Amino acid sequence: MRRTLLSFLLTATAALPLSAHEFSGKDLEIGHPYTHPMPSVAPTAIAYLTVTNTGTEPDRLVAVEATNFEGASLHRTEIADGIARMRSQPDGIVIPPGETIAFEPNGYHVMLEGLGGDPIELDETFPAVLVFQRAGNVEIVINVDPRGAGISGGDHSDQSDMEGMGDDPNDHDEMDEED
Ligand SMILES: [Cu+2]
Repeated sequence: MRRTLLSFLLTATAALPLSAHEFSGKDLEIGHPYTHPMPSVAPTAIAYLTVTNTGTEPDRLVAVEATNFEGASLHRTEIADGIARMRSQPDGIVIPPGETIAFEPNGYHVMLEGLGGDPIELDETFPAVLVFQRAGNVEIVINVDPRGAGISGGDHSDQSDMEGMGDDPNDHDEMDEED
């Protein structure tokens, strides 16, 4: 059933002129998952999306699975004393009812780990699964968008200013593990 719905969504969104795409789960709307092109030497890539909780109960994003990569994890970039550091989010990310959590540079992001020597190229797509405490698994597709493009509506219109911070794979060296 879910696979049928996903096929339908893929077919439907493929016809749209814009690259914006959406997915949904129980009481959840997932907006435009995307990453950027990366060279084959890059160890990691970063993906962004939005999660809107249309229900009346909080949900919690607890994990991400992306089989094209060695691993995928939930991170948050925090800036302290002018230094950006990534922290893993072992307790997941709470999505309060009626709210949208935007994954964006200098905030939450999905870390895609172990590119395996394969560059990430424009217009590739990667299947992934968001695992929620209440809604369960929500299948999504991560697009590869040009840097600085932003989607219609300007949600990410400032992302080019952030280049070199959130998108720099070397930032990952500074990640503080919290276990
Ligand atoms: Cu990260």
